[in-house]
Amino acid sequence: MLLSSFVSLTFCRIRILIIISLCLLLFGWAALNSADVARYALKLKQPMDYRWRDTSMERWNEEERAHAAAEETDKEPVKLCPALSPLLRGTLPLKFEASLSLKQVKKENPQVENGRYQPESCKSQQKVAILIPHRSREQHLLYLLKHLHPFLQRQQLDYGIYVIHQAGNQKFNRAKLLNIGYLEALKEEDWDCFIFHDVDLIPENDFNLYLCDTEPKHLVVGRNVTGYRLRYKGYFGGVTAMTRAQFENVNGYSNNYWGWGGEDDDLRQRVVGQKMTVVRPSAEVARYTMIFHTRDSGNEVNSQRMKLLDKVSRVWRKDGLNSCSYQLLSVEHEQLYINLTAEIGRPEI
Ligand SMILES: [Mn+2]
Repeated sequence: MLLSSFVSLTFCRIRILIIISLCLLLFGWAALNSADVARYALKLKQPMDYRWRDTSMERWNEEERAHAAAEETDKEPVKLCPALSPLLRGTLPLKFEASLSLKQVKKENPQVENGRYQPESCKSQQKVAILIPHRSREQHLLYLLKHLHPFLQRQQLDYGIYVIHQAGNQKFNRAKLLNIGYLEALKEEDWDCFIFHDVDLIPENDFNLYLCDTEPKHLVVGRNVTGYRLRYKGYFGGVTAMTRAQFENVNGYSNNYWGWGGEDDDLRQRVVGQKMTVVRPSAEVARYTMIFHTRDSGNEVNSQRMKLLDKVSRVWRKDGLNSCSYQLLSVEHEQLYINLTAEIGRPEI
């Protein structure tokens, strides 16, 4: 009896031991398993982390490249502007407000600096210098600047505006001032095209492109004051466009036209004499508004002009760019234009 109770007690203890061991085993297995799961999760997480860092690096590289490209574009736009700017709007109403001030025009053109502008988005077809002979026409100049700057910007031109001021009270010499403007402008930039521009003519239609052509170009077909008809066959005054080669080819303008008239006909004779042809844009676009004015004192009609025109073919080689003598008094880089002032002498009589 005693033995049987001892045996059953021992069995009971063994059972309890087995149960406890099984429990321990179970716990151990569970613990091991959970560690595996954790390790596996970590394994998964690491490559994911790595992948994320990798793409972000790529993105960063891309951004860096785009930024560098943008900087490159800022320095030197590589894309050439289209032949016809998408910003052109045709005929726009011109305003001549009596209250207009230089301050206002400056404010309207914050992107113009030192008389210069170039488009941001593309490289202009040509570098264009606008040359405006001037004396005592401040109000006309103001209206011209107001309209010309936005007009040229809509044409996506890389341009500079030069105002050439004749010092003193001698008779006005438009042509000599234009020669001076040409010579001085080339000292600061390698201009492709020159626009010889009267101060009192405002272009009405921005499809009248201030670009040079394969032949010398006359841009004023019609003016409001003449019913928008060409003044006379062969008229080559007001606003003309010539490349550097074309202008050099004719030795520029004559320096000998003092007072009003003749110098533009002289230039046309030089052009024709060099077997070049004058081209013009269509009459619908080559339209100008002339600011009305009476004859300036110091710019009386040149009574010598017919005599001078008779000898163009004999004298053009030695009267022009190669004989233009003057004293440059100042060069001022204003916001809206470059102001050249020159002492140009007096008529030889
Ligand atoms: Mn005039």
